[in-house]
Amino acid sequence: MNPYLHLMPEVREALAAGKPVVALESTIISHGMPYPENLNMAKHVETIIREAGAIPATIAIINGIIKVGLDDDDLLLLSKSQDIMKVSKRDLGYVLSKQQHGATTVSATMLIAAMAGISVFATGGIGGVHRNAPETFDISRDLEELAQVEVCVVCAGAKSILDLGLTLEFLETKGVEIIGYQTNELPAFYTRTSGHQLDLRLDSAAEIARLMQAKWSLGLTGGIVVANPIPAAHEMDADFINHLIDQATAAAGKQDIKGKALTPFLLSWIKENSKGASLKANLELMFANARLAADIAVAHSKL
Ligand code: PSU
Ligand code: MN
Repeated sequence: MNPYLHLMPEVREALAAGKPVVALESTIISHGMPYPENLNMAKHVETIIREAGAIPATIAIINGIIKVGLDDDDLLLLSKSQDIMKVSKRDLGYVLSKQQHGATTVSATMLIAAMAGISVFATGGIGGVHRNAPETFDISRDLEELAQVEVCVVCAGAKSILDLGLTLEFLETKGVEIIGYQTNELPAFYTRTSGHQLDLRLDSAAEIARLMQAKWSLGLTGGIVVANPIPAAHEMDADFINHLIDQATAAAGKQDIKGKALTPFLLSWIKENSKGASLKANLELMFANARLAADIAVAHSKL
């Protein structure tokens, strides 16, 4: 195996035995949530996956080594340190060569999961086409990885910090299915609905596992997005959150925030100005996604 890539023994053994494994990203830990909620989230998500019968594999770069499966010290470092680089595909070679630490985005996590042989990945929200992308060209690398890498990504849709309509169009062009899980509508992360209809819907983990098998048996490249709406009990008020998102987007424009800093800026602005309500929603949807991803991995391992 590649000397830069280190699989935790438990993960390596599970994969060799054909047991279910779920990959997890680390940008959500280092750049998506404050300490200590991020650390508690990272640990609780792993517990949920274990309880559902799968092995968790949180992915990050520690001292220039890609680790698939992290220990408590790694999670603490990623949660607390202020200088963990946010690593997308274009940053991977750099951070390895400099022997630095890195938190992986959906893009980098998908690439690494595929290298390790993991086909199910749970996250909160995927990146997408930003609202003013026609001028800024700001389209997340996540979408290109979804177009190219064979991993099923379970998320709560995408935040309306993005242009959700353009994001759907982009994914359609790239041949990536977005499956509504028990819904006909794209969920908007904090809310169960977005006003954007989805063309494809599945209602069970077993059906999603069969779709993975069918698509990839043909050699069709690319990932699958499973959009799992936030549990109804934890959904935010749409007017409240959308107003905050508009204000956050305006603040980013005024301060000229762009590039890789934009998404973390918007997330932390919304968290600060919702008095923690957005963080609570973020945690709950992440737990639900971990549970569904584990169920999909278990179902896929039985095919
Ligand atoms: N969207 C969220 N929460 C997140 C992210 C996106 O609702 O934490 C993170 C993910 O790691 C995602 C990355 O892959 O931000 C996308 O960053 P960018 O928009 O710079 O491509
Ligand atoms: Mn971007």
